[in-house]
Amino acid sequence: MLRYLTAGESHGPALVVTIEGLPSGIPLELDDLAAELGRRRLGYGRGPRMRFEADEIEFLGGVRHGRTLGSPVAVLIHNSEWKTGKWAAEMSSAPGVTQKPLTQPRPGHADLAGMQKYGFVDARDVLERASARETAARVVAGAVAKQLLQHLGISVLSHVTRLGAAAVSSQAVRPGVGDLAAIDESEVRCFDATAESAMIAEIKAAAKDGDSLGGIVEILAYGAPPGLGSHVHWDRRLDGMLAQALMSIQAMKAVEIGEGFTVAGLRGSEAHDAIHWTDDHGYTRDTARAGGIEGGMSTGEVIVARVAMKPLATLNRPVLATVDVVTKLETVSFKERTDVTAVPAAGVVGETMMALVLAQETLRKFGGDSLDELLRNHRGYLDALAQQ
Ligand code: EPS
Repeated sequence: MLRYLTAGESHGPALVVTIEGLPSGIPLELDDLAAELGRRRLGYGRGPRMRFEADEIEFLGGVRHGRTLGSPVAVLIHNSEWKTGKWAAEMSSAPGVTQKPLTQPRPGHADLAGMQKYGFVDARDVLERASARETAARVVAGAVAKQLLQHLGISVLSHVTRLGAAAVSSQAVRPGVGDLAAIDESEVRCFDATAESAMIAEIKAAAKDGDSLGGIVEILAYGAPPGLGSHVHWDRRLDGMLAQALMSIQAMKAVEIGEGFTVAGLRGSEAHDAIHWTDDHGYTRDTARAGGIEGGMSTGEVIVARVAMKPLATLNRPVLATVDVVTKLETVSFKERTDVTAVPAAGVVGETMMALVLAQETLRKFGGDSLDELLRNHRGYLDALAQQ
């Protein structure tokens, strides 16, 4: 089983991620991880933090001479601001009390429920961990998963299909594996030039008003073999695992697999992906309404998932009504440094979560303590499928 844990607060000294269950022999270098972290920092509408955050990283274990050892891989991601000393007192681990408690919880953030649940009067005790800064640690784990999947011919990519009111047309072409560089070149990680301009205009308008924006990202996986996940038990269904993994990203409020919400309104005769056979390609489909998953298993077609992000709960012009937890008087939520939108970055995090689920299910199906053993098992399965 592939497992991973993250630790660290947004303005603490660092984040750390430990990934356990990887086979030995996966080529892995800091540059691979840094490149993915760099993709996550991009995007029109990010706040000041992303201009100076460097995501400086180091391996603490699990990698020797450029390849994994089969032992847990641990990676430290330094928070750039820590060395300036700005957060040293506020985020110190030594006993003490804050001089600036945040007592006006932001509606839409973890603040109030977290304060009630854990018995805090300072929202910072909650927000530091609830912050999407934690996704930097996930992206490192996802970059390792992507390295593994690449050896099995599986590629994961994402693009933004909606940002606020600006959306890609439903007729737009779905990007393929070779389109990732073009998507990353777009300031909003959108594959459609018309929608891209509308999205940038949306962000500019929201920024002027001190407001924030949500949106939708589509995450695609090409090259997954049939049979990842299983129909035999609820917690082994691939679509269930993907929905949980994607929904767990901070600020996500909905997940769709394939055309899930659209097919709910169609008749059965129009809602499914007809099966064809050709000697060259075996079983094929001309539509992807099921998102490449039937009965909780990958079908061998492109896997398609969409995830909807709510507008960020921190606003540059605080107008959301709240209550001060000490005085119980009505007020407006506190102001923190923030992004106008993080939807473009959320696509990279969505890729991460899909890659981690696919890597986990690949390892569950094919096993192997070394990459070579995994690849032999994978090849044997594909050969057997070709004989069926
Ligand atoms: C975030 C607030 C901002 C974002 C942050 C998420 O951070 P700060 O409060 O330091 O300006 O930049 O995202 C990241 C730091 C990151 O690496 O993605 C929040 O409140 O969730």
